[in-house]
Amino acid sequence: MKNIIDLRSDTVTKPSEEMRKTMYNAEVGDDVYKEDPTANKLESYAAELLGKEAALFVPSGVMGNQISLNVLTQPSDEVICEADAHILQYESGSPAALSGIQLMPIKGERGVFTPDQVEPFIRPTSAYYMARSRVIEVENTHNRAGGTIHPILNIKNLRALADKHNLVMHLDGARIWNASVATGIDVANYAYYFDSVSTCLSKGLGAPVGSVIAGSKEFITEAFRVRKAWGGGMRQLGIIAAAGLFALENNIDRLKEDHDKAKMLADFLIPNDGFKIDSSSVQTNILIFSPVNMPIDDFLLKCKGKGLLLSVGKVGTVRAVTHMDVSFEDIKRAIEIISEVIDSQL
Ligand code: TLP
Repeated sequence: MKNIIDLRSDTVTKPSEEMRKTMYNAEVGDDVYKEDPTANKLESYAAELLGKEAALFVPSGVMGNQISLNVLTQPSDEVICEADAHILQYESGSPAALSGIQLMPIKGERGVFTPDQVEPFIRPTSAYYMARSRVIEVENTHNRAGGTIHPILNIKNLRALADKHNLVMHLDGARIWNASVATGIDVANYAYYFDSVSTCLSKGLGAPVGSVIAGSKEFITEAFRVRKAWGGGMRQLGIIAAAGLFALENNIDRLKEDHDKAKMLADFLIPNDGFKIDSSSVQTNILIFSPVNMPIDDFLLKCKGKGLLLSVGKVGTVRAVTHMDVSFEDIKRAIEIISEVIDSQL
């Protein structure tokens, strides 16, 4: 059988043998009664890593973001986010549907907006006929911008702005682990500036399912209630929580390898006239690029025919995401496939 190289997302990773054994042996209880020892252990370990009082396992990154936003807001509130934010582009309109809130998108650069760009969009409290600004949301790393890192100094300045206007801050840290490994800045240092943080276990960290949200005890108590209300109460959760715990204990440092693989692919794409790619967006494990002389759909189909799976990034772009289930050899082969596809066009 042909070896398929799957660079569509880091979500495609499958649990390793060791991870599966840990899942098999997990001690379990009923998590709706908060009696699952493995889930409890995962939550306290995640809270410790993120430097927050408490944490909660949730089934997905979307649920993590949406529960967080629900807890932080009231209907008619507004959440300021970057124009390409996942909560705006890929979460099915859930802020409106689930929480009755609206999003105020602000165009940033490589996923980063500055306090100067944000401040004019904060609504005056006297304007009772406007939505009420309530949250500033930051995505780090930023998916649609190409896995770009939000500089911590800018986050600190956004926090000062939020405090000035009595707003709260949410971090979509689905890939905060990648930002931390790339910069050497502790995840807790990033999380420090936020009232709520959502992080994913099932992307580069390789767990089959799950995310963790973290914040104050009060925030998590309320999040626990909302998770149940939305049908997310899980019973013997330890079976999957064990995978998440294994991921946090074993798979963070190895993300560097994924960044090196992305860099290897970028080193081929950047000097190649056949592609457009913003070299300064190459920072972690996501590459966004476009073939110059070939429609995206043709390019994706031809690559697929040769055993390389890629996905669509933001309109008109291709996305490649590196992860633990592709080797450096696979990246070499991916480069050959991409060259063959582009050369076939000449
Ligand atoms: N992103 C997925 C797709 O939805 C695009 C991917 O393949 O990258 N925040 C960010 C920044 C994300 O990239 C994602 C997933 C989520 C939240 C949602 O996580 P899940 O898929 O677990 O709900």
